[in-house]
Amino acid sequence: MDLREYIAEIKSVGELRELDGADWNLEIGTLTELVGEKDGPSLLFDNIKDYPQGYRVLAMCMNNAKQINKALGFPADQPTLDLLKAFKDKLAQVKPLPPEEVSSGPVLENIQEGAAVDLLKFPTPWWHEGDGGRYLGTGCMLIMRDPVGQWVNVGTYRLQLHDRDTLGSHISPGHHGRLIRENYWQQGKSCPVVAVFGVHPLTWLTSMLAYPWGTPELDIAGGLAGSPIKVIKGQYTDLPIPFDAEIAIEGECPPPEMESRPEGPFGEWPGYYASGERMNPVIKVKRVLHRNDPIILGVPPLKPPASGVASHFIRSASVWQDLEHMGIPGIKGVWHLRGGSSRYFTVVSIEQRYAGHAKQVATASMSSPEGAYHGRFTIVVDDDIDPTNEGDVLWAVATRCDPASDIDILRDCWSTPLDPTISPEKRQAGNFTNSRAIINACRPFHWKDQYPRVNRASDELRSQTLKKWPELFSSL
Ligand SMILES: Cc1cc2nc3c(=O)[nH]c(=O)nc-3n(C[C@H](O)[C@H](O)[C@H](O)COP(=O)(O)O)c2cc1C
Ligand SMILES: [Mn+2]
Repeated sequence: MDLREYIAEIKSVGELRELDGADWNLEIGTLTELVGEKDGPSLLFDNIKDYPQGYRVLAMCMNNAKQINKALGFPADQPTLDLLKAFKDKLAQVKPLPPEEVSSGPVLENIQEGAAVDLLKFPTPWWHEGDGGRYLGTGCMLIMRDPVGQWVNVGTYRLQLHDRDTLGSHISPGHHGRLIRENYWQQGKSCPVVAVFGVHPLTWLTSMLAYPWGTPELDIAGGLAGSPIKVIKGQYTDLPIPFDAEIAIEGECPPPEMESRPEGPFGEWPGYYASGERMNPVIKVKRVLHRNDPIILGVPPLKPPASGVASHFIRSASVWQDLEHMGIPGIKGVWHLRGGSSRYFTVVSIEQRYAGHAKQVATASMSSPEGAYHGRFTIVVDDDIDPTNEGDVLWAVATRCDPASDIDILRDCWSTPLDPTISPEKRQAGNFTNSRAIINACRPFHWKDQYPRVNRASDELRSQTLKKWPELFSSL
């Protein structure tokens, strides 16, 4: 299961467009934005300006329900809620399988070492007009081994192309790659790192999801795939490298006082260039491995409601399985309203069983592995509300939430320099925290049975009436 197989799969259901001759300098990025806004197909760029044929970019993956179905091996046309639930079950029931070490693989088809290392060989896009440079790492994975616990983390953290053997990185506070890096730096050592650009989306998925500290994501990826991820051992880093990756680098991340460079600005997922240009750590690249005719997987952030990967969908399934793992009863669904991308509006629908249930669900969701980082509004609704129906969610907020009594504020929560609401003063002080609101839009538990009756025909009356007037609805 490699990226090429996924490309063939989405092509077979009309979810791929192949484009020749686009410019890496803003044209690929702008086409990605224009198609991404329409939840459109993935774009495979070849014959990119200034680069040889075969050196390609796949922009976007799992960008809509059809593509997610293909990535997961489900039927392509499963409806939204069915897919969400099936996806949640797949995540919840996964049995981790450690990677299997092999001695060779397509990623070894081309090797650059020492003075031959040249990342400029790849057609790295300049994605957004306000970016401070070209970003090779968007749909990437960084692989690092924690020097304390000796487990291997995988995370998606953006990588700027500084020069032929230097990448710039931004990892938000609290993310595992950052904590691991700091564990090396505290010992006065550089942090060995592998970065991978282009694997099957199911493997990549585990890199963008938040698993608890100490969880080796490659084991989860193997579990999701149903067989171990095949890896070769990196000669320079000793780290696992997926044997069928399109491009991989081995390198090290020196302590920031040894080397840092201006990184950013970058068009970020909240829809702004909020973190600006800052001094950030670099990766010194020692080895580059790549397949013949390599494909960079590019997933540039797009202003919500677009995304480049249907992250609102993916994180909804992930928060849902987190709540299920906590054993909280009555969870009927989880969704992220798209205006807030995958984090700012978390909606949980519940069957209220006891007083305080709604508040428990809200605080659990906002503290769960997937829900803890950089949220803003957590909305709890009753189970007559389909959380994926944004109109119904807003109706519930409008008619079941009394602001004076049903909104709670938490302060000083886990946020990031990407948060556009953080003031210049707070940025200056390095205070990357935000506040959160819990919006209880459930009927009040202790008088829910007396809550005014909803003005909507019963399902029975509707279906009777529909049966009698079928022609009317076939044309609506
Ligand atoms: C396309 C994409 C780009 C991302 N870029 C970054 C990034 O630059 N820095 C960052 O800290 N997190 C980034 N993330 C979010 C992390 O990948 C995500 O929070 C993940 O849980 C991190 O792994 P970890 O929990 O092992 O730290 C990105 C996610 C996606 C989907
Ligand atoms: Mn992790």
